[in-house]
Formats: sequence, structure tokens, C-alpha cells
Amino acid sequence: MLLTHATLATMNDGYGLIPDAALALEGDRIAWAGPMSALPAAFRALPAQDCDGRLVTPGLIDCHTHAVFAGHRAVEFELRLKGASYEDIARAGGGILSTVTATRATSEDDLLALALPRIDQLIASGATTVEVKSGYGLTVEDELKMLRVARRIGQHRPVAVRVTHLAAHAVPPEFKGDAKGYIENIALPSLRAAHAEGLIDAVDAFCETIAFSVEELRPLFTEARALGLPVKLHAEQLSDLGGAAFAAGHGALSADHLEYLSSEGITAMAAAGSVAVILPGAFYTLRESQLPPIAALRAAGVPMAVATDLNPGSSPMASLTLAMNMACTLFRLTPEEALLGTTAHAARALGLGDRGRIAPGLRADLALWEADHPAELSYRIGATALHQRIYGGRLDA
Ligand code: DI6
Ligand code: FE
Repeated sequence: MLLTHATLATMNDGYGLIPDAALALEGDRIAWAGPMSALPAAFRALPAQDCDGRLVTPGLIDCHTHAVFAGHRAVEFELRLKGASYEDIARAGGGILSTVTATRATSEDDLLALALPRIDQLIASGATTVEVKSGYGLTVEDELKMLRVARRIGQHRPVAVRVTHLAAHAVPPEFKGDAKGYIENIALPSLRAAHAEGLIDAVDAFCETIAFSVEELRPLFTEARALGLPVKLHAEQLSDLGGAAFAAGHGALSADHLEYLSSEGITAMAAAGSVAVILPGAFYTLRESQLPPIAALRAAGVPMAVATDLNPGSSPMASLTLAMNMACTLFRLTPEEALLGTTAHAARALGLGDRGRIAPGLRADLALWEADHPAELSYRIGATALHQRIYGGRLDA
């Protein structure tokens, strides 16, 4: 198939804009992209769709979500508005643990049915690849249940799903005060079982005073690397525990959140080539005041990705374009950085070299927008300007 008269943002070297462009697709791959005037004769006979000047970008990539869960936390939202903090609620047994209770009580099929509408919202905001984590099961069986749900999403929707093991998300009541015992008896066995079942693509953890310390996480990351799985980390969201440097020391794909990231953390990430995944939805929801060190990350050449962190507690948000808007307005990313953050840099944060840009040989995952300039994607608040998606070379119906 051939797209004609597109405004292409290839995301090669910034926006990589090509006005009045053509794009030839063969099967699930991009065969050619360039100016209409240079379209090779071989592609001219392909069935064509006129884009009428519309912006075409790579399909968006949400590289950090917790899209599988049961229940909601609207009551906590109310409590926070009455003065409680996220940490207060977590220490009182609410927060992540309240979602754990609801998720444990829900079957695999029901969890899938709850997740699909959330995935549909991400798709409606232009996503063609979505990462999904476990972390609300916290028993071996309930973690495996969540991971199976995440794997099944891609069989029900036209979207690629990357599945991440996040058993080290919180210490459940059965192990209260014994984070080490939880890692040994639940996190590690569930990691081995999930890997053996082919359920996971990466391993994540929450490094925080209300979750796990670097030393508690060391055996988990050591085992992940021994199994050949890449790691990433929720690091420096609410305080600086040195998580980013620890993750970088294990060759992490990314460190995520990073509001309290130190200069040592930045140096370690730059050296390891880890991506900084910024999550403005959580910052916004928790009314954080500490900004992630965007200028220093930029100066150090650390690639920045932008994701929704879609979850019931700190980021009940299912729009990538809204995440881009927040990244610009709250964190001062440029719209170009925000779009790199949901395309090329998000692909890198997932270790995927076959997407996130428009170039021959890459996956034909594209978003066609009711827009003519890529800054429009970040500029609008909440409204989605998606016209159509192409996933694996196929136009959405
Ligand atoms: N940080 C987050 O923002 C999410 N997980 C994490 O480690 C929040 C998860 C939740 O509150 O349910
Ligand atoms: Fe998260």
C-alpha cells in the first residue's frame, strides 16, 4: 500500500520532517519513505491512499503502564484532597495494596475484560505498542495471572504488547516488615516461573522507602540478568535512594519517574545508555513539586521517553498525547522531545530496534493525524487528533 501527500515526521534526527511525502508499505514493513517527487517507479502502482497533507508519525509507544488491575482508587483521590499523602495511604495499607486485594479476587478472564477498554483508549490516542506490567498480584500465582492477561491483550487488539515482571512493586501484608523474605519467596520464584512460561520481556521493580531498597533488589536484578532478561526500575520518584545508578549498573533499559534523580544518577545512566522515562501523569496526580532534572538529562545526552504510567493510583490516565502535553507544560520538554519520547526513545526504552521511526525495513506501525504540524500533538489538551492508525501494515477498520 502507498500513502501519498503526507506530512511525514520520520523521527530520524528530531522530527525528520518531509513535506508532501510518500510512504510505501510492503507486508508489515516500511519499504520506502521520501518526497512524492522522488517516489521510485516500482511503488507507483501500489494501491494508494491520499493523506491530503495530514501528519503521519510512527505509531506511538507507551513504554510504561500498569494497565492490568481490578477496582479503582477514587476514594484515595478524595482522601488526598482532604490532606492525606500518597505515602500516608500506602503505609496505612491502602494504595497499591488496595489494588492488590481487588486484583487477587478477580479471575484472569475478568482482568482481561477490564484491561481491554484501557488499551482501547491508548490505541485511540495513537498507540501501536504498549508495555504492561504485573505488580498487583504479589503471590506467585497472582503475578503469573496478571502476566498471562498482559500477554493475551495482543491476541484481542491490534497492538504489540511488551510484558514486564513487577512482582517487586510492594511488600504484601503476609511479608510485612520482611522485604527480603518477599523477594526470596515470591518475587524470585515468580520471575523464574514467568520466564519459563515465556511470559515476560523485562523485569522492573519499585525502589522507594515504601517499597524496596537497592540492597533488597540486588538478588532480583542479578537473577534477571542471569536469565538474559533486561531490567528497568521505578527510581527516585518520591526520594533519592540511588536507584537509577543501581539500575544503570545492571545495564538497565530505562529508569523511570526520576523526580529526585541526582547528578551521580544522571552520569551512571548516560554511561549505561539507559533511557530516562518521565511520567508527568503521576507528578500531576500527586501534585509533586520536585521536577525531574530535565535540563541536566538533556545536557548529559540521556534520551528521554514519555509514558502514561496508566495505573489506578498515581496516574489514572490513558492518553499518550495528554502525557506529551503534560511533559511539555509541566516539565518543559519541547514538543519535539515529547514526540521523540513516545516514538524513537520509547522504542529504545523497550529495547525494540524495529520501530519508533519511519525508515525502510522498520515495522509499518503508523499514526495518521488530523494535524499538519507535529507540535499539535503536544499542544492540544486532552483532545485526540488521531485520524487513523496503521498496525503491521494494516489500516484500522
Ligand atoms: N509508581 C507508580 O507511579 C505506580 N507504581 C509505582 O511504583 C503507582 C502504582 C499505584 O499506585 O497503584
Ligand atoms: Fe509505574
